Amino acid sequence: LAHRPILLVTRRLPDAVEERAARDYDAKLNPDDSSRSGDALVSLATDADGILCCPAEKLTVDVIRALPDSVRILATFSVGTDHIDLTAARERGIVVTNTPDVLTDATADVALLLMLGAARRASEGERMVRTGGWPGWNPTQLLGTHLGGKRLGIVGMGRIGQAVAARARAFGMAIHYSNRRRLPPDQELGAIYHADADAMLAEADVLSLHFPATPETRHWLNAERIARLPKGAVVVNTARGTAVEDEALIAAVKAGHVAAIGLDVFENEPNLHSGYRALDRAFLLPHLGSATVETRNAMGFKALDNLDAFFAGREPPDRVV
Ligand code: 8YV
Repeated sequence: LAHRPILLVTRRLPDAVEERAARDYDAKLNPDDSSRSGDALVSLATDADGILCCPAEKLTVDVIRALPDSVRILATFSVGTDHIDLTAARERGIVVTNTPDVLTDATADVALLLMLGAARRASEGERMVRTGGWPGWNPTQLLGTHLGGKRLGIVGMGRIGQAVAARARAFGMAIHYSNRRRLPPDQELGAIYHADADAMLAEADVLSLHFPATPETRHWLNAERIARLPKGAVVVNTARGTAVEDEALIAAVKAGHVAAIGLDVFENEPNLHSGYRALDRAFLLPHLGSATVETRNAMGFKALDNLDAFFAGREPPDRVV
């Protein structure tokens, strides 16, 4: 490029990330963190050479086709790329990068937080304390279930799934997993592999979802699969809300077949299915899997590392397309 690359940054990012973007790029920063989608995003991208975007912006086939020719790279501030039409990006010769690894531990921590929160009825307890409705300790109040001694079924044993397994082992859980391929022994670490995810469900006292959102995995956890879980199972999701058929999961909690759920992600965030809010046995978080200062800084730096490599003519380390 004959000029300093022009970088559109769609959302407010941690200060250190914005400072580095402004230092190294002709950066168009978002001053007020307004959500930028569709036509607004396209017009903001005028003259941009690259876009640092977030999953809150849907880069659909229409948006990608409408982007100016100057845009040659989309660096997303996420590991997930389901908000980007990768085929359309490929067709237009636009490079796409993501931010794996740096959010693995933070997200795995939240999966355990959800398991504990759901199994130990943390929301109900917190509500009781905050609303002044705590009648005092009693021996049968808010009894939950142990994680220890339970079988954890992990669907999708990638980086995050494996980090969840490591933590769950420390809680004394037996690890079962399903994945497209079986892991080598040094990664499997004694976890029990199920080539057929459906067959694993009957063994999953706790079920945790860790696969990417694709058309094939949409509503994967449906009524039929929920019915395979043992009665009293706990279900948690830190992946994408689209993995779950909301009506089916809500009905299973109401019926008591699923004892408790912990969700950090929802279909159509932030407009989650209203049925969730009415469930006592639901521990609900606002998509904060990667929300630590350390991780969000690292995600921003990783996105910039990829942009730096691209504009220096090198291969971006986390290239998806
Ligand atoms: C973020 C995520 O909260 O990386 C992902 O795919 O869902 C989370 O890390 C969010 O997407 C940040 O942009």
